Amino acid sequence: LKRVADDVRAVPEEKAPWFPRQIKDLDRCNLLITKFDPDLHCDHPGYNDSEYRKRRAAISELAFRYKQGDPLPTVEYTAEEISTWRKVYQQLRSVYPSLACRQFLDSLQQLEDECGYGEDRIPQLRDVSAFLKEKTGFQLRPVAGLLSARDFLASLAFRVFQCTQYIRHPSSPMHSPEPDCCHELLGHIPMLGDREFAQFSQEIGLASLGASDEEIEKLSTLYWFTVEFGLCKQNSEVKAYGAGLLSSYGELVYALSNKPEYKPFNPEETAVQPYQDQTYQSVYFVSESFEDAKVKLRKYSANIKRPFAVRYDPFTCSVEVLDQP
Ligand code: HBI
Ligand code: FE
Repeated sequence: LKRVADDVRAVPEEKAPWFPRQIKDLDRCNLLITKFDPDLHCDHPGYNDSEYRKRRAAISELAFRYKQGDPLPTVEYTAEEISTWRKVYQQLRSVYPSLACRQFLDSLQQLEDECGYGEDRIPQLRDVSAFLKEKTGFQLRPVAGLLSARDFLASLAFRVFQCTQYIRHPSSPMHSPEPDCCHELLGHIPMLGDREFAQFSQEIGLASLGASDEEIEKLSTLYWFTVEFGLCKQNSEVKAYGAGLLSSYGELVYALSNKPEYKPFNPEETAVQPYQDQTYQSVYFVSESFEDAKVKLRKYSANIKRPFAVRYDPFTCSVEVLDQP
């Protein structure tokens, strides 16, 4: 006897690329991109520093061994690492009040009051993850470096943020060619503590599940110009909410000077804008508000061609796949 449930499950998503259905499937979303790896690239600031490379390998090992549900590993940071953190923290903190958006400032204040943020210590992922879980349901998992866009975006669908735990090389405290804990903890974490922004991030993630490579490229560009380098209007002024800006003093000041070009955020146009990962952006996209950005993104996502729809079930932390009507 053929069961009805089998027919329901025989949906055409089998033709789509594999994607995680349950939060524990994120253990398989671990494809690293070696573009900026200090072991492989002679222009990485840590390339000639064997101590640094050994340290990086040890911290990477913690991420490689991690399985969903494990306690987040803690890292005992050295005095030199904390000194790098202090330089970054002091310089950025001084300009946030005038350049960062309100949501970022509110959240950073809470992190300072409740989560041990400050210039004297590098916050532990375990504490930060517990903080986010309470604020927006986001949680962290450790990652060894830059992930493929597909795997990185897929984790956002489950409100999981893949977070690096090492710090940049001490010879260049103001710049890092790859994400590091300064970028994650200062750039991303405060925004992920905002409910509306958390929702926006998850929706980009859900739109990416099972999408074609071309669609992933476009979503990744959208992510770039919003979550990483986005600006928004606030009381008739333009402020930063992108993590790439909020973790880079130089580009933050540049983006809010009168030099770069601004365009209104519009997903169709933003998704195909060429971007820079070696120098400052030549154009930034300005959202009217997060609400507005979310509504526009939803419209954009609804037009992505997929033979099925997805719905996130927060009770089971899983994604339901529905036949597209
Ligand atoms: N990987 N670890 C990590 N951190 C990021 O911020 C990140 C990533 N991979 C891709 C990515 N960001 C984006 O630029 C988009 O391609 C999704
Ligand atoms: Fe980032």
